[in-house]
Amino acid sequence: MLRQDILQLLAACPGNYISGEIMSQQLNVTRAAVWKQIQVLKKEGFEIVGQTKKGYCLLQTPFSLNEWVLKRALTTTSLGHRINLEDELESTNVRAKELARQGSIHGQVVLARRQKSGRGRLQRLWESPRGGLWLSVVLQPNLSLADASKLTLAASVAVVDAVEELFSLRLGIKWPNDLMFNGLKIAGILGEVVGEWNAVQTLILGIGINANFPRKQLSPLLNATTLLEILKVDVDLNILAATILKHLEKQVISLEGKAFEELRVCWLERAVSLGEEVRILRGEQVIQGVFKGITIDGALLLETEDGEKSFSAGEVQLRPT
Ligand code: BT5
Repeated sequence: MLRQDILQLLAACPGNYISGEIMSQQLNVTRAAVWKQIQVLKKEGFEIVGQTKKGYCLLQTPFSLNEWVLKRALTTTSLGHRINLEDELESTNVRAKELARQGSIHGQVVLARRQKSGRGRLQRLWESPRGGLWLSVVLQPNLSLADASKLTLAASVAVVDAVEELFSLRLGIKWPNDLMFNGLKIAGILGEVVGEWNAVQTLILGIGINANFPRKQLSPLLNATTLLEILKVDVDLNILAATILKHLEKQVISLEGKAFEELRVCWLERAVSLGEEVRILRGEQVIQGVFKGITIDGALLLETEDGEKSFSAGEVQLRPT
Protein backbone atom coordinates (compact mmCIF):
# COMPACT_ATOMS: atom_id res chain seq x y z
CA MET A 1 0.00 0.00 0.00
CA LEU A 2 1.28 3.44 -0.96
CA ARG A 3 0.62 4.97 2.45
CA GLN A 4 2.71 2.31 4.17
CA ASP A 5 5.50 2.66 1.61
CA ILE A 6 5.62 6.38 2.32
CA LEU A 7 5.76 5.70 6.04
CA GLN A 8 8.54 3.19 5.50
CA LEU A 9 10.59 5.83 3.67
CA LEU A 10 9.94 8.52 6.28
CA ALA A 11 10.63 6.17 9.17
CA ALA A 12 13.92 5.06 7.61
CA CYS A 13 15.38 8.49 8.35
CA PRO A 14 13.54 9.87 11.40
CA GLY A 15 14.06 13.57 12.03
CA ASN A 16 15.36 14.11 8.47
CA TYR A 17 13.62 15.49 5.44
CA ILE A 18 12.96 13.49 2.28
CA SER A 19 11.81 15.41 -0.75
CA GLY A 20 8.43 14.71 -2.31
CA GLU A 21 10.28 14.41 -5.62
CA ILE A 22 12.47 11.54 -4.41
CA MET A 23 9.55 9.75 -2.79
CA SER A 24 7.42 10.02 -5.91
CA GLN A 25 10.29 8.66 -8.04
CA GLN A 26 11.05 5.77 -5.69
CA LEU A 27 7.41 4.79 -5.39
CA ASN A 28 6.58 5.48 -9.00
CA VAL A 29 3.63 7.79 -8.28
CA THR A 30 2.96 11.51 -8.72
CA ARG A 31 4.00 14.09 -6.14
CA ALA A 32 0.32 14.93 -5.71
CA ALA A 33 -0.36 11.30 -4.77
CA VAL A 34 2.40 11.48 -2.15
CA TRP A 35 0.97 14.74 -0.78
CA LYS A 36 -2.51 13.21 -0.57
CA GLN A 37 -1.30 10.23 1.46
CA ILE A 38 0.70 12.51 3.77
CA GLN A 39 -2.56 14.34 4.58
CA VAL A 40 -4.24 11.03 5.45
CA LEU A 41 -1.31 10.08 7.68
CA LYS A 42 -1.54 13.41 9.49
CA LYS A 43 -5.23 12.74 10.13
CA GLU A 44 -4.28 9.35 11.58
CA GLY A 45 -2.07 11.17 14.11
CA PHE A 46 1.36 10.98 12.46
CA GLU A 47 3.21 14.23 13.09
CA ILE A 48 4.75 15.05 9.72
CA VAL A 49 6.12 18.45 8.78
CA GLY A 50 6.46 19.56 5.20
CA GLN A 51 8.76 22.29 3.86
CA THR A 52 8.64 23.45 0.28
CA LYS A 53 12.33 23.04 -0.47
CA LYS A 54 13.23 20.17 1.87
CA GLY A 55 10.25 17.82 1.66
CA TYR A 56 8.68 15.84 4.49
CA CYS A 57 9.93 14.79 7.91
CA LEU A 58 8.33 12.32 10.35
CA LEU A 59 8.53 13.76 13.86
CA GLN A 60 6.27 11.46 15.84
CA THR A 61 4.10 8.39 15.34
CA PRO A 62 0.60 8.37 16.92
CA PHE A 63 0.00 7.30 20.52
CA SER A 64 -3.45 6.02 19.57
CA LEU A 65 -3.68 2.47 18.24
CA ASN A 66 -2.28 2.13 14.74
CA GLU A 67 -1.52 -1.16 13.05
CA TRP A 68 1.65 -0.01 11.32
CA VAL A 69 3.12 1.49 14.50
CA LEU A 70 2.13 -1.54 16.56
CA LYS A 71 3.67 -3.98 14.10
CA ARG A 72 6.90 -2.01 14.14
CA ALA A 73 6.98 -2.10 17.93
CA LEU A 74 6.40 -5.87 18.17
CA THR A 75 9.32 -8.00 19.27
CA THR A 76 7.39 -11.27 19.64
CA THR A 77 7.71 -14.37 17.52
CA SER A 78 4.11 -15.59 17.71
CA LEU A 79 1.83 -13.16 19.53
CA GLY A 80 0.52 -10.30 17.40
CA HIS A 81 1.59 -11.50 14.02
CA ARG A 82 -1.98 -11.26 12.88
CA ILE A 83 -3.71 -8.09 14.00
CA ASN A 84 -7.34 -7.09 13.72
CA LEU A 85 -7.69 -3.44 14.76
CA GLU A 86 -11.10 -1.75 14.62
CA ASP A 87 -12.11 1.74 15.64
CA GLU A 88 -15.09 0.37 17.52
CA LEU A 89 -16.26 -3.10 18.55
CA GLU A 90 -18.89 -4.46 20.90
CA SER A 91 -16.13 -6.44 22.61
CA THR A 92 -12.70 -7.56 21.47
CA ASN A 93 -13.23 -10.88 23.28
CA VAL A 94 -16.44 -11.51 21.33
CA ARG A 95 -14.71 -10.71 18.02
CA ALA A 96 -11.72 -12.88 18.96
CA LYS A 97 -14.10 -15.75 19.76
CA GLU A 98 -15.71 -15.40 16.31
CA LEU A 99 -12.30 -15.42 14.68
CA ALA A 100 -11.24 -18.43 16.75
CA ARG A 101 -14.31 -20.36 15.59
CA GLN A 102 -13.40 -19.51 12.01
CA GLY A 103 -10.04 -21.12 12.68
CA SER A 104 -7.77 -18.21 13.56
CA ILE A 105 -4.26 -19.04 14.63
CA HIS A 106 -2.33 -18.86 17.89
CA GLY A 107 -1.28 -15.30 18.57
CA GLN A 108 -4.01 -13.49 16.63
CA VAL A 109 -4.65 -10.15 18.34
CA VAL A 110 -7.87 -8.14 18.27
CA LEU A 111 -7.93 -4.49 19.33
CA ALA A 112 -10.54 -1.75 19.39
CA ARG A 113 -10.11 1.94 20.12
CA ARG A 114 -13.44 1.81 21.89
CA GLN A 115 -15.78 -0.98 23.04
CA LYS A 116 -19.52 -0.47 23.11
CA SER A 117 -20.17 -3.49 25.26
CA GLY A 118 -16.93 -4.57 26.90
CA ARG A 119 -17.31 -7.52 29.27
CA GLY A 120 -15.90 -8.52 32.61
CA ARG A 121 -16.28 -11.88 34.29
CA LEU A 122 -19.81 -13.27 34.80
CA GLN A 123 -21.09 -10.99 32.00
CA ARG A 124 -20.36 -7.88 34.06
CA LEU A 125 -19.98 -4.68 32.09
CA TRP A 126 -16.48 -3.34 31.37
CA GLU A 127 -16.50 0.38 30.61
CA SER A 128 -14.25 0.98 27.61
CA PRO A 129 -14.05 4.60 26.42
CA ARG A 130 -11.73 5.81 23.66
CA GLY A 131 -8.13 6.10 24.84
CA GLY A 132 -8.02 2.78 26.69
CA LEU A 133 -6.17 -0.34 25.62
CA TRP A 134 -8.80 -2.97 24.82
CA LEU A 135 -7.07 -6.05 23.54
CA SER A 136 -7.72 -9.77 23.13
CA VAL A 137 -5.30 -12.51 22.17
CA VAL A 138 -6.22 -15.89 20.74
CA LEU A 139 -4.04 -18.53 22.38
CA GLN A 140 -3.70 -22.16 21.41
CA PRO A 141 -0.97 -23.10 23.82
CA ASN A 142 0.46 -26.49 24.44
CA LEU A 143 -1.38 -26.83 27.75
CA SER A 144 -4.24 -28.94 29.09
CA LEU A 145 -7.62 -27.48 29.97
CA ALA A 146 -6.79 -27.94 33.64
CA ASP A 147 -3.90 -25.52 33.22
CA ALA A 148 -5.87 -22.90 31.27
CA SER A 149 -6.62 -20.78 34.35
CA LYS A 150 -2.89 -20.30 34.80
CA LEU A 151 -2.87 -18.16 31.66
CA THR A 152 -4.97 -15.48 33.32
CA LEU A 153 -2.48 -15.45 36.21
CA ALA A 154 0.29 -15.18 33.63
CA ALA A 155 -1.49 -12.29 31.91
CA SER A 156 -1.71 -10.34 35.20
CA VAL A 157 2.02 -10.78 35.72
CA ALA A 158 2.69 -9.74 32.11
CA VAL A 159 0.69 -6.51 32.49
CA VAL A 160 2.41 -5.60 35.77
CA ASP A 161 5.83 -6.22 34.20
CA ALA A 162 5.05 -4.24 31.04
CA VAL A 163 3.77 -1.22 32.98
CA GLU A 164 6.78 -1.33 35.26
CA GLU A 165 9.21 -1.62 32.33
CA LEU A 166 7.69 1.32 30.46
CA PHE A 167 6.64 3.73 33.18
CA SER A 168 8.50 2.55 36.31
CA LEU A 169 5.07 2.21 37.84
CA ARG A 170 4.39 -0.79 40.05
CA LEU A 171 0.82 -2.12 39.90
CA GLY A 172 -0.46 -4.76 42.30
CA ILE A 173 -2.54 -7.82 41.47
CA LYS A 174 -5.75 -8.22 43.45
CA TRP A 175 -6.86 -11.82 43.39
CA PRO A 176 -7.83 -13.27 41.01
CA ASN A 177 -6.79 -10.83 38.28
CA ASP A 178 -7.59 -7.20 38.92
CA LEU A 179 -4.72 -4.78 38.49
CA MET A 180 -4.62 -2.06 41.10
CA PHE A 181 -2.85 1.18 41.90
CA ASN A 182 -3.29 2.64 45.39
CA GLY A 183 -6.41 0.57 45.94
CA LEU A 184 -8.01 1.63 42.64
CA LYS A 185 -8.60 -0.69 39.70
CA ILE A 186 -6.68 0.27 36.56
CA ALA A 187 -6.94 -2.92 34.49
CA GLY A 188 -8.80 -6.20 34.27
CA ILE A 189 -8.32 -9.55 32.59
CA LEU A 190 -10.88 -11.94 31.18
CA GLY A 191 -9.91 -15.45 30.06
CA GLU A 192 -12.48 -17.48 28.11
CA VAL A 193 -12.19 -20.97 26.69
CA VAL A 194 -13.62 -21.44 23.20
CA GLY A 195 -15.38 -24.63 22.14
CA GLU A 196 -14.09 -28.01 23.14
CA TRP A 197 -10.77 -27.30 24.67
CA ASN A 198 -9.37 -30.73 23.97
CA ALA A 199 -10.28 -30.53 20.31
CA VAL A 200 -9.19 -26.97 19.53
CA GLN A 201 -7.39 -25.85 22.69
CA THR A 202 -8.25 -22.22 22.28
CA LEU A 203 -8.30 -19.57 24.97
CA ILE A 204 -9.22 -15.94 24.49
CA LEU A 205 -7.32 -13.68 26.83
CA GLY A 206 -8.88 -10.22 27.10
CA ILE A 207 -6.87 -7.41 28.65
CA GLY A 208 -8.37 -4.01 29.40
CA ILE A 209 -6.26 -1.09 30.64
CA ASN A 210 -7.57 2.35 31.56
CA ALA A 211 -4.91 4.39 29.79
CA ASN A 212 -5.31 7.73 28.00
CA PHE A 213 -8.53 9.10 29.41
CA PRO A 214 -9.42 10.90 32.63
CA ARG A 215 -11.05 9.05 35.52
CA LYS A 216 -14.21 11.11 35.10
CA GLN A 217 -15.04 9.29 31.86
CA LEU A 218 -15.86 6.23 33.95
CA SER A 219 -18.93 5.81 36.11
CA PRO A 220 -18.39 7.57 39.49
CA LEU A 221 -19.48 4.41 41.27
CA LEU A 222 -16.37 2.54 40.17
CA ASN A 223 -13.31 2.22 42.33
CA ALA A 224 -11.08 3.03 39.36
CA THR A 225 -8.15 5.04 38.06
CA THR A 226 -6.33 5.49 34.73
CA LEU A 227 -2.72 5.78 33.59
CA LEU A 228 -3.39 9.39 32.54
CA GLU A 229 -4.58 10.18 36.07
CA ILE A 230 -1.34 8.78 37.54
CA LEU A 231 1.28 9.76 34.94
CA LYS A 232 -0.36 13.05 33.84
CA VAL A 233 0.60 12.32 30.21
CA ASP A 234 -0.73 10.14 27.40
CA VAL A 235 1.16 6.94 26.74
CA ASP A 236 1.87 5.26 23.40
CA LEU A 237 -0.77 2.51 23.27
CA ASN A 238 1.14 0.72 20.50
CA ILE A 239 4.26 0.42 22.63
CA LEU A 240 2.13 -0.59 25.63
CA ALA A 241 0.39 -3.33 23.62
CA ALA A 242 3.68 -4.57 22.14
CA THR A 243 5.35 -4.67 25.56
CA ILE A 244 2.44 -6.57 27.12
CA LEU A 245 2.54 -9.09 24.26
CA LYS A 246 6.30 -9.51 24.76
CA HIS A 247 5.86 -10.32 28.46
CA LEU A 248 2.81 -12.48 27.78
CA GLU A 249 4.66 -14.52 25.17
CA LYS A 250 7.47 -15.10 27.66
CA GLN A 251 4.95 -16.28 30.27
CA VAL A 252 3.13 -18.58 27.81
CA ILE A 253 6.39 -20.22 26.75
CA SER A 254 7.43 -20.70 30.34
CA LEU A 255 4.03 -22.26 31.19
CA GLU A 256 4.35 -24.60 28.24
CA GLY A 257 7.62 -25.62 29.81
CA LYS A 258 5.62 -26.45 32.99
CA ALA A 259 7.16 -23.63 35.04
CA PHE A 260 4.00 -23.51 37.18
CA GLU A 261 5.75 -22.93 40.49
CA GLU A 262 7.77 -20.02 39.01
CA LEU A 263 4.54 -18.39 37.86
CA ARG A 264 2.95 -18.83 41.30
CA VAL A 265 5.95 -17.15 42.92
CA CYS A 266 5.96 -14.30 40.37
CA TRP A 267 2.27 -13.75 40.93
CA LEU A 268 2.65 -13.66 44.74
CA GLU A 269 5.51 -11.15 44.48
CA ARG A 270 3.08 -8.78 42.74
CA ALA A 271 -0.02 -9.52 44.84
CA VAL A 272 -1.81 -7.04 47.11
CA SER A 273 -3.33 -7.87 50.52
CA LEU A 274 -1.05 -10.88 50.99
CA GLY A 275 -0.84 -11.74 54.69
CA GLU A 276 -3.70 -9.35 55.45
CA GLU A 277 -7.10 -9.93 56.95
CA VAL A 278 -9.64 -10.15 54.10
CA ARG A 279 -13.28 -11.03 53.54
CA ILE A 280 -14.52 -13.47 50.93
CA LEU A 281 -18.04 -13.17 49.60
CA ARG A 282 -19.72 -16.41 48.50
CA GLY A 283 -23.20 -15.32 47.48
CA GLU A 284 -24.70 -14.00 50.73
CA GLN A 285 -22.08 -15.69 52.87
CA VAL A 286 -19.08 -13.74 54.21
CA ILE A 287 -15.96 -15.63 55.22
CA GLN A 288 -13.15 -13.86 57.05
CA GLY A 289 -9.53 -14.87 57.25
CA VAL A 290 -5.93 -14.11 56.39
CA PHE A 291 -4.94 -14.19 52.72
CA LYS A 292 -2.12 -16.74 52.77
CA GLY A 293 -1.45 -17.15 49.05
CA ILE A 294 -2.64 -19.10 46.02
CA THR A 295 -2.43 -22.73 44.94
CA ILE A 296 -0.66 -23.75 41.75
CA ASP A 297 -4.07 -23.46 40.00
CA GLY A 298 -4.68 -19.95 41.22
CA ALA A 299 -7.20 -20.81 43.96
CA LEU A 300 -7.08 -18.44 46.93
CA LEU A 301 -5.78 -19.81 50.23
CA LEU A 302 -7.44 -18.37 53.30
CA GLU A 303 -6.47 -19.05 56.91
CA THR A 304 -9.83 -19.07 58.67
CA GLU A 305 -10.91 -19.87 62.24
CA ASP A 306 -11.62 -23.38 60.97
CA GLY A 307 -8.21 -23.82 59.37
CA GLU A 308 -6.86 -23.24 55.86
CA LYS A 309 -9.40 -23.25 53.03
CA SER A 310 -9.08 -22.76 49.28
CA PHE A 311 -11.53 -20.94 47.00
CA SER A 312 -11.64 -20.89 43.22
CA ALA A 313 -12.06 -17.60 41.36
CA GLY A 314 -15.46 -18.57 39.95
CA GLU A 315 -17.17 -19.00 43.32
CA VAL A 316 -16.11 -16.05 45.47
CA GLN A 317 -15.13 -12.38 45.54
CA LEU A 318 -12.30 -10.90 47.58
CA ARG A 319 -12.87 -7.80 49.70
CA PRO A 320 -10.10 -6.26 51.80
CA THR A 321 -11.35 -5.49 55.31
C1 BT5 B 1 -12.59 -7.79 34.65
O1 BT5 B 1 -13.76 -8.35 35.06
O2 BT5 B 1 -11.92 -7.07 35.32
C2 BT5 B 1 -12.18 -8.17 33.24
C3 BT5 B 1 -12.18 -6.98 32.32
C4 BT5 B 1 -11.68 -7.36 30.96
C5 BT5 B 1 -11.85 -6.27 29.96
C6 BT5 B 1 -11.19 -6.62 28.65
S1 BT5 B 1 -11.14 -5.27 27.58
C7 BT5 B 1 -10.68 -6.27 26.26
C8 BT5 B 1 -11.50 -7.53 26.39
N1 BT5 B 1 -12.78 -7.41 25.74
C9 BT5 B 1 -13.80 -7.47 26.61
O3 BT5 B 1 -15.01 -7.37 26.33
N2 BT5 B 1 -13.31 -7.65 27.85
C10 BT5 B 1 -11.87 -7.73 27.86
P1 BT5 B 1 -14.32 -8.32 36.52
O4 BT5 B 1 -13.26 -8.76 37.49
O5 BT5 B 1 -15.58 -9.08 36.45
O6 BT5 B 1 -14.60 -6.79 36.80
C11 BT5 B 1 -15.71 -6.13 36.26
C12 BT5 B 1 -16.07 -5.01 37.21
O7 BT5 B 1 -15.06 -3.98 37.15
C13 BT5 B 1 -17.36 -4.30 36.85
O8 BT5 B 1 -18.46 -4.94 37.44
C14 BT5 B 1 -17.16 -2.90 37.42
O9 BT5 B 1 -17.43 -2.89 38.80
C15 BT5 B 1 -15.66 -2.70 37.26
N3 BT5 B 1 -15.33 -1.92 36.05
C16 BT5 B 1 -15.99 -1.83 34.87
N4 BT5 B 1 -15.31 -1.09 33.98
C17 BT5 B 1 -14.18 -0.68 34.61
C18 BT5 B 1 -13.07 0.09 34.21
N5 BT5 B 1 -12.93 0.59 32.98
N6 BT5 B 1 -12.10 0.32 35.14
C19 BT5 B 1 -12.19 -0.17 36.39
N7 BT5 B 1 -13.21 -0.94 36.81
C20 BT5 B 1 -14.20 -1.19 35.93
